[in-house]
Amino acid sequence: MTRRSLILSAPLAIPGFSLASPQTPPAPYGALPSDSQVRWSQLEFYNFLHFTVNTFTDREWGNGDEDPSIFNPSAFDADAICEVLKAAGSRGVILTCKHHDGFCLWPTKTTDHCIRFSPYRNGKGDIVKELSEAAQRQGLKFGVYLSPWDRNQATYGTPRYIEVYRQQLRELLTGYGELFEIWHDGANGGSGYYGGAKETRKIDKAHYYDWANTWALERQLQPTAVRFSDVGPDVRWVGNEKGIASETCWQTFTPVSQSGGSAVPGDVIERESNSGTRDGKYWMPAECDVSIRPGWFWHAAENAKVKTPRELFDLYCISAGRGASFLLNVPPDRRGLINEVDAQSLRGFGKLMSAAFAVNLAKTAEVKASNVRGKNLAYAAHNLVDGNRESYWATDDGITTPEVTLTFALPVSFNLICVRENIRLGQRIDAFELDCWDHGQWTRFAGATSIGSCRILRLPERIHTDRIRLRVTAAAACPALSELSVFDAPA
Ligand code: FUL
Repeated sequence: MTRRSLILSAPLAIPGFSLASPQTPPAPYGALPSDSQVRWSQLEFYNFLHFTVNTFTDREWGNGDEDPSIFNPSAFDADAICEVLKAAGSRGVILTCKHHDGFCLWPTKTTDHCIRFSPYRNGKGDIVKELSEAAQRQGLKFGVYLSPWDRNQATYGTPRYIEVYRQQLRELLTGYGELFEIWHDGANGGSGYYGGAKETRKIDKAHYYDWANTWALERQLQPTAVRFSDVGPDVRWVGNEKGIASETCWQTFTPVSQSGGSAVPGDVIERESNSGTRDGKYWMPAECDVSIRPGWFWHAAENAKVKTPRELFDLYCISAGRGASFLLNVPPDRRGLINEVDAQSLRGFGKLMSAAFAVNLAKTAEVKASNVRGKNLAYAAHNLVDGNRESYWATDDGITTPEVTLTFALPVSFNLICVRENIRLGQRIDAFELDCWDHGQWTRFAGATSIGSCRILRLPERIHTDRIRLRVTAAAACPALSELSVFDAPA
């Protein structure tokens, strides 16, 4: 280390505070996230791509009897797709490698109902490879969706199919680099082609898939990927396909089936998935999957029904802004490109996001807390405005309702507040209130319950003030807050 960097890194001396005091960090509270879950929480916005034979048959659920030759995108361009997603601010992409129709977008050895029998690149194509490589080039994480329900497979419903499903997973999990998420759909509709049997097959959701062993296999093959399903084990479904997390949305969850027993994919109480469980048994944050169009697949008839940038921004605030993630589906069209209408909306959304979060006004404020753990600079209130999610403000044990004040040299105008807990120490805060200094007194302007990795509060009107106060009004353990940011988003 040079002398110059030594000087620069020397701690500031603040009267009454010490750097040296041997203050231990707060003891973690409740269920805790794994490192992969912490990394996943920082993604907040990423995309789904629903693309398969349905794109060409104009259906939402293919029966499994499609001729593979119908899958023939005329201008598939994985880089162009990723560029559009990137411009929207996306951090990852999950591809439907196989939807319920059973058609595989990669040259699997497990079935002929796949891209090997499609004219696309003369049967030598591999959409999973092209997309995973383009994602990597553009700094997007890559994930896979592999439908458990397979309406093409003759063996569906027998133990043999579980071997096929696991073999397909092995191919996907070993052939396409590091994955960030593996997606398990809970849908199991019944009827299908099933190798020509053309019948309805019902499976026992609780036992047929033997999920415990499939998830163990996935952990072994992709140790850092999060596994999504109605019941996690790492990320849970939010209980609706509208992109909306509950106003109170805990990142911990104890899944229960509709009959009160152990929950499995396809059998959960959706209302509870939406809010999570305070003090739940597992760290299992919610993911909000929603399509930019009415359907999951591209249909020409829906080109005029694409959500606007404003609608996408609203959804972001009530998904990612409630401690869940925003998984926005954008289906490629028959060319294999993001349709111009969707692309335009995504670009508009990206611009809105950049404008809204461009300047964190809190960075210019003087920050003072009613209590700082051990009066130790390591836990100082200034950590709230340093833009670093790892540093945090914490209080002494037993101090569960502290407050912190931001004082500005000149009054600021704002309409959006973002708060984050240090989730490595668990979900500790139950409720908080926000006040502003108004005509010589504190006036409450907002408040909320669960925080977790992110809570966004949007205000109906801009507030103009030189002081903002956050009061923790209920917490299960001394708070550990990592960020308090203040923004003036475009109206
Ligand atoms: C559902 C499926 O049935 C839809 O087709 C879509 O894939 C959606 C994300 O999940 O359960």
